[in-house]
Amino acid sequence: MNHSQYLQLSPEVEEAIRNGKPIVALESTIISHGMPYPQNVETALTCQRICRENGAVPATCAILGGKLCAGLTDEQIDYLGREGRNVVKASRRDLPLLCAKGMNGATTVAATMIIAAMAGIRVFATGGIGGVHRGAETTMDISADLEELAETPVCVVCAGAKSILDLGLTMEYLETKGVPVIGFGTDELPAFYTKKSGFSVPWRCDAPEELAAVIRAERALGYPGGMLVVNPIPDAYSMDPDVINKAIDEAIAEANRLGIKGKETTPFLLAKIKDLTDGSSLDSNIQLVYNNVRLAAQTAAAL
Ligand code: PSU
Ligand code: MN
Repeated sequence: MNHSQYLQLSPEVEEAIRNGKPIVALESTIISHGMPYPQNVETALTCQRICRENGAVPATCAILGGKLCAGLTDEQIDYLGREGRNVVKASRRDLPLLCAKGMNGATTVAATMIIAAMAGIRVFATGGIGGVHRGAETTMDISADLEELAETPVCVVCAGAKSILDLGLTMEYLETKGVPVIGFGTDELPAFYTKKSGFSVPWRCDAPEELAAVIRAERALGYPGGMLVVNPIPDAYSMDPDVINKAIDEAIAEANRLGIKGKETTPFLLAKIKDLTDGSSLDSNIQLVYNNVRLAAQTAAAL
């Protein structure tokens, strides 16, 4: 397969791939749709710095001018942050259109995994993945991120899933699809803003080297898909469960009242939860992303 017509690597990422250096993919929907400006740009740039400090080259991904880009300039990151929700939130279904039309898009976990896999990048850090939404038994709102984890060979490091999702159904879906889910230093699925969800994870690893060994085994077995590492938010930044759960319930009720649907749902809920917690959910969100980037970089370095 020749992807090169659409794949565009930055010089730094290209050099890293050529010389087998550790690389970590980073997504861009979190910049444009997941956080407000200017914290989104500061966070994205700090992620790149943390990645380098831990021995890996950052490859922030996006679609720019119809090209699937791995490795962005600071100006390109600033552009995505300022444009915010004006940029297309791009998941798997959107890539052929954006490429054909020469458009821009900010990549979700699913779309970033596609670009990473094309470039040969095997580790990816983000905050939270999309999953099975609450009420999915009637709305069928299930993120394409889950299917991507089953199909595309990239290890995604996240902080578990937010209870804007149905965590139990999300875990069932991943089990059905055969996606390895690994708690990092925990036997419990973290709930993004907090360390505990009440749901257990099937496997646990306690060091980046262990994660690297699982990635190598999965490739050696010829599995088509990836894996999900769930890394709990550090104690210092984890939120009071009562406060955050109340905010989440209120945000979901508001979304239902307003009839928010489809791809608008997650960005709406994140912004609403931030307002309802006077910004403290954003502080936690930023810190858990840094924590995930650190682990992903150490894992890529161990690979
Ligand atoms: N969860 C977050 N922050 C985010 C997202 C999810 O805490 O920014 C974004 C990610 O890009 C994820 C996407 O891939 O939302 C999932 O959207 P959907 O449920 O529409 O697939
Ligand atoms: Mn959805």
